[in-house]
Amino acid sequence: MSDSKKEVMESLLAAFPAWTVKPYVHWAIHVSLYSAKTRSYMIKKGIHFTETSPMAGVAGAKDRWAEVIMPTLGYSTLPVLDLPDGTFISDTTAIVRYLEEQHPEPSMLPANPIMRALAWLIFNYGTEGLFLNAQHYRWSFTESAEYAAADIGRAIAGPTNFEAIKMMGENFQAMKLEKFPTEVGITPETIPAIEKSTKLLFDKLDAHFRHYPYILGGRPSIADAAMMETLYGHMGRDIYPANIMKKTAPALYRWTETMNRPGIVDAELSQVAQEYLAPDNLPDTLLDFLKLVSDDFGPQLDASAKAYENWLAIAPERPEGAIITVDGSAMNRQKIGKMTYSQQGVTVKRDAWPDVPNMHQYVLEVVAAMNANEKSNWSELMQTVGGEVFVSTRLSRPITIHKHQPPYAYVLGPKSV
Ligand SMILES: N[C@@H](CCC(=O)N[C@@H](CS)C(=O)NCC(=O)O)C(=O)O
Repeated sequence: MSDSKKEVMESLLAAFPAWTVKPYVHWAIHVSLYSAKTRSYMIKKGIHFTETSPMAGVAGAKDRWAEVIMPTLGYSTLPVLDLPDGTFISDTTAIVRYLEEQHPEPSMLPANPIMRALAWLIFNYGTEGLFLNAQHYRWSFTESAEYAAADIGRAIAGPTNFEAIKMMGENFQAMKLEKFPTEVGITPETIPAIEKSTKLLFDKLDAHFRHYPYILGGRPSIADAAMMETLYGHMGRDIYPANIMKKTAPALYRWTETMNRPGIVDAELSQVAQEYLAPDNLPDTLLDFLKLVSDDFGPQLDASAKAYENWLAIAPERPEGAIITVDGSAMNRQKIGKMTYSQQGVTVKRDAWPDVPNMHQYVLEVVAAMNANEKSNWSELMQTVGGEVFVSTRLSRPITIHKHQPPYAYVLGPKSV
């Protein structure tokens, strides 16, 4: 390279330091629910990353998945984030927390503690509170199911092996439909409630996104990213729900596009200041949405926390680091027992997972650091939206995310909180 070219190169690298950094690798497939959360989070945060799938085999990547990641994890899960230092993280919440710590700016969390607690609350709801909606709308309607099955088949079997694509897609769908009634609680009795809560969600978010580009105002946050899981990963892509969204909630559909684009500005709402909303002046559209979160997700948080306490009570002497699951080993879906809760007037019976109480801790952590005035404002806000359960729910023992090194699981924290 000539000296002048070298000089130009050096000045460019100084201006764009991200180019000198080895990118993160997001192991994901486009059809995956959870991958939509971390992908959108990294796009909006401006993290330098590339995406590859376990089966793609790009430049030796397949070997790393099969020979390193899978054997280390001991189970299959997506997404996984490869870090520049050669280690990896396996869980979307752990990935977001890690990246937020490594790259504090631009923050995807509001500085104001009330808005920050709200961000973690919606993060929890977006990550796990919409799971039934996501699965029902993907698999219960023929046109969506066929499309998703083919998409999954292509991701697993490779893009050209048509026989295998069909078989794998069909097997995946059959496996899901068999497990849904008992494991997740999607049954003929609960389906009307799932559909009712989806309609309410579409209406409320559409009303909000007509005025604001993001859920907490003029800046994207971890709350938006988590909601992208269901609202983009499944509902914004699958034929049946995406059509309903486009027809009945176009501003919500627009938000799914915006959340997959870098930068903050949405041309249609560019007059909105690029700031988070102030907690003392929240618009009715956000309060209405929060009321739905309280109605639909409050009971799920309560039931999940109780299932965790029951699991703890079975063997209170378990040591710090014990894997939180009924069957002992690390796995993608750690189960802590069965739970029952009410959604839109219907009883849902399903497996309880530690993910929901784990994420609730981040709300509690923010509230614990608030001053007395902020604490009282937080309680008042939660009362206004019917979310008292988000204030009163506590865990008698902390849950630790251990997803950056073995055992790659949610484990028990120390005995005294
Ligand atoms: N708690 C995990 C859940 C990840 C998850 O369940 N991912 C799905 C794909 S969207 C998966 O890996 N499923 C494979 C399986 O269930 O074996 C996270 O937040 O990353």
